[in-house]
Amino acid sequence: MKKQISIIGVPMDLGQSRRGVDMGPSAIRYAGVVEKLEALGYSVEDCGDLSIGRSERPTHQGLKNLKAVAKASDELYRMVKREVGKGRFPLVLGGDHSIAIGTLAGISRPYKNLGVIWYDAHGDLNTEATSPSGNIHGMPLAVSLGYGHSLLTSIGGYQPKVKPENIVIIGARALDDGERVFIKEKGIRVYTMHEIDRLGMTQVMNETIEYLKENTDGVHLSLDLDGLDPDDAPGVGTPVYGGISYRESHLAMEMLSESDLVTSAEFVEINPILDIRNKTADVAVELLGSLFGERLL
Ligand code: 4U7
Ligand code: MN
Ligand code: MN
Ligand code: MN
Repeated sequence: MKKQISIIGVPMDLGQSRRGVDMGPSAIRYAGVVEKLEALGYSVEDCGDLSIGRSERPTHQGLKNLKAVAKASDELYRMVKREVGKGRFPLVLGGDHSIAIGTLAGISRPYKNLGVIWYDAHGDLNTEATSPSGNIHGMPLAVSLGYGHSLLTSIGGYQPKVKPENIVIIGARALDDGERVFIKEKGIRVYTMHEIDRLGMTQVMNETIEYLKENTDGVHLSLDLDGLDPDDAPGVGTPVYGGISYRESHLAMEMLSESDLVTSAEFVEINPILDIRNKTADVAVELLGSLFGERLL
């Protein structure tokens, strides 16, 4: 992995309906992300936080806070692109998962086939037509595939940011009807909790790594902390029981680290208000350690 890391904080909470997730970047910094990465030998630049607009008056139709999310996505796109242009590894800290729209816009252009690992309880494949909530944090993967409101799909001035065959979703256990149809139509690879139970995380990651190594020229890890079980990561806005365990997650990060495939990452959806003594942010920093090469012995 690249030895120079740029941390970009995105205190975004407009992509969903629960306040507090905007404090995620602070919580992750407080848990010692910079110190951890520096101790592992990386040179880390903390670019600070993006400024996020205010929430819009609800319109009772369509997408919540569409304009403010689009504006923040555009700013994040520019910032990520700038850091990538300097040859640095972008590490984006959320904020709700709508920020993936800007992150992917910022990284994807130079790649012919950017791979994406979507580590999440959810598919985040809704569009305005299928979303049960109108919350944009349930849509970023669809947007990045080119489906959704044009104010979002057009960020960065090109689309799609990722092809369906280059996506691997890991940890899914709460998919909406429209998302299931979309996944089947597009042939997206999904390891639901069922496959993780059946195959074990080792095989899931071996298959994922093998597949992405063959077919992609870079890999973005988009890690939603609600992919983990709420017992291990309680500070999230949309918890779903029966998730990936703490140890399985470490294993996944360690295997990704060994593969040396990952070229960018984002850790999202930490809500310190819902957390227990910053546990979820601590878990995020520990997982980042494994992703960046920390080993037990
Ligand atoms: B997250 C949901 F309906 N699918 O679209 C939606 F269940 O980024 C949840 O993965 C989305 O946390 C969760 O609102 C988005 C809902
Ligand atoms: Mn998500
Ligand atoms: Mn989720
Ligand atoms: Mn969530």
